[in-house]
Amino acid sequence: MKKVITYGTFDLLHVGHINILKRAKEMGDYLIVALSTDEFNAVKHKSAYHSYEDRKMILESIKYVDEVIPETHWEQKKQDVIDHKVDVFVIGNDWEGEFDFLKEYCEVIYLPRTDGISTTKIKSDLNKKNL
Ligand code: C2G
Repeated sequence: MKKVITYGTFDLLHVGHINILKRAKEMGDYLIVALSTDEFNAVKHKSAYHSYEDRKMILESIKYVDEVIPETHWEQKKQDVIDHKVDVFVIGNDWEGEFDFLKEYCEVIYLPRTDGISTTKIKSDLNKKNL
């Protein structure tokens, strides 16, 4: 079984998230999503609208996702890859090159982001429309 892992906050789920999850799953047979906890989001200077528990439930309902684990700190990726016997690490190319150190442990793939959509854009558009 070829195992894939990806990381993120996945707040206010949108097609950019679904596209990366779909493509990540196509790289193997089993997709693990390491989901940023609310505490780790603060470290990333992000504040998610949905709680970790809600974002986890939403991700677990997606057909491409097989398992959701918590992402609590930057340095856990190597151990995650080893512990979960991961073959492929996948993330959007906004992170291009940032995780090349994982190439010693698994394949590292940066995928093109989906243009025109982001959680930040959703929040800003909603603010503009006073919604
Ligand atoms: N993404 C995408 N296209 C978009 C928006 C997001 O492909 N329009 C991808 C990102 O590149 C990332 C994933 O969707 O691979 C999740 O995005 P975020 O929730 O913003 O994740 P991020 O804050 O980048 O967290 O340790 C790694 C970090 O936890 C990554």
